[in-house]
Amino acid sequence: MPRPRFVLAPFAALLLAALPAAASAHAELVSSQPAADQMLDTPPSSVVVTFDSELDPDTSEIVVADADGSIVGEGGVDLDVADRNVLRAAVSMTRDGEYRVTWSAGSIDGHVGSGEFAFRVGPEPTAGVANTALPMRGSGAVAIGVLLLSMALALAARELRRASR
Ligand SMILES: [Cu+2]
Repeated sequence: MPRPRFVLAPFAALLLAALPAAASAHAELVSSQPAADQMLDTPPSSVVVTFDSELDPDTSEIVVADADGSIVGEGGVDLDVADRNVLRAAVSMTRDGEYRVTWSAGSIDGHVGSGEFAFRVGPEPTAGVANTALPMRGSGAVAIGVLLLSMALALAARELRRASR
C-alpha cells in the first residue's frame, strides 16, 4: 500500500519545516527567588528559578550550596507548575552566610543552558573581616602593655633596693 505514504509526505515536510522554529526557543532565565545578590534576613525554605519556556526534567537540575560547598538543597523541574518552566529546590539553611545556586536548564529542543548566582542570608560579613584583624592588633597592644609594666616594676624594684640600702 504505497498510497498512505504519499499522503503523509506533505505533513512530514510541514513538521520538519516547523522544527527550526521550536529549536530557536530554548529556555532563558526570567527571574529567581531569592534574586541574584539578594540579602535576606531569614533563610528561605526553597529556591525557585523561573524560565521563559518549558524545561526537560531529564536534563534540568538546580543545586544550592553554602560557602564551604556543602549542598543544602537540590531539585529539578517543578512538575506542579503547568508550564514546567520552573526549577525548584527545597533548602535547609542552618547558618548565615553566602549561598550559591547552580542550575542547568534543558530545553525541549535539546539545548542545555547553565548558570549560577549567589545570595546572602544574614548581615554582611564586614564585621567578620574586622574581627580577624583585631586579635593581632589586640595581642600586640597587650604585649607592649606587659613590656611597659615589667619595665616599670623593674625600675620600682631597683628604687626600693636603693632606698633600703
Ligand atoms: Cu535551543
